[in-house]
Amino acid sequence: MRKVITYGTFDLLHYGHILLFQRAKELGDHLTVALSTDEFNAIKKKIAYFSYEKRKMMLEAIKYVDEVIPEQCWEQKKLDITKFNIDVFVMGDDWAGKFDELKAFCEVVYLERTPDISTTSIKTNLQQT
Ligand code: C2G
Repeated sequence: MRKVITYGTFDLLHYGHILLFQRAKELGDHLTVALSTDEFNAIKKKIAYFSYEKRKMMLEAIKYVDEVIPEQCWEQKKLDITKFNIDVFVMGDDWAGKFDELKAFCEVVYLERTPDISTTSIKTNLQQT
């Protein structure tokens, strides 16, 4: 079984996230999403609108997602890849090159971000209505 993993906050879930999951799943047979905890979001200087539990529940309802685990720190990726026998690490290409050191452990794939949608733009646009 070819296992894929990706990491993120996935707040205010939108079609850009879904298209990432869809393409990530096509790279293997099983997709694990490491979901940033509220505490790790604070480290990333992000405040998610939805709590970790609500964001987790929503991801688990997505047919492309097989497993959701907590992302608690930047450094856990190497451990996760070993612990979960991951074959492919996937991120959107706004992260292109940032995780190339993981190539020592698994394939690293940066997928093109879906244009014109982001959690930030949703918040901004809503504030203007
Ligand atoms: N994404 C995308 N297209 C968009 C918006 C986001 O493909 N229009 C992708 C991002 O490239 C990222 C993933 O969706 O791979 C999750 O995005 P965020 O929730 O913003 O995650 P981020 O804050 O980048 O956290 O350790 C890695 C970090 O947890 C990544």
